[in-house]
Amino acid sequence: MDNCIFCKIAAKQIPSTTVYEDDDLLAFKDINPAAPVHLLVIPKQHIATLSDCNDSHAALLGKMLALAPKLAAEHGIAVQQDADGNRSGGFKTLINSGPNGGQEVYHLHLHVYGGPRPWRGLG
Ligand code: DGP
Repeated sequence: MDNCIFCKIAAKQIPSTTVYEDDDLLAFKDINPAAPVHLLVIPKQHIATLSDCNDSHAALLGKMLALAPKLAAEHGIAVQQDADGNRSGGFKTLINSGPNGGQEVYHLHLHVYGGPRPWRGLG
């Protein structure tokens, strides 16, 4: 899409801090992080919003979600569990969809947030 900022990032026409890339996906640091770690996972193909997805996108959506724990491990925000079973760390995944969902950039993206709290504007 000509005027899509995330398509331009995927095409390397606009710089970003890439943290993962394969044939289908790109992950990069959010320009305005709301948490100490704030990454975005996007499909390289232009999909405006989750509402445009159907069963044919299941594998791609699964791949996006499955990337989150890998990124979390690489960025030190994975869920930890000690010998007593107590958990610490962890991360939040979020897809904003449409105006009421708080979506600002109309290219599907999965937010991955983590790190010490407080985080800005997030539960
Ligand atoms: P959302 O509200 O879910 O559409 O979030 C869009 C996110 O995209 C927001 O957290 C800021 C981020 N963002 C917007 N423009 C750019 C950009 O040019 N580069 C990067 N790295 N992130 C961007």
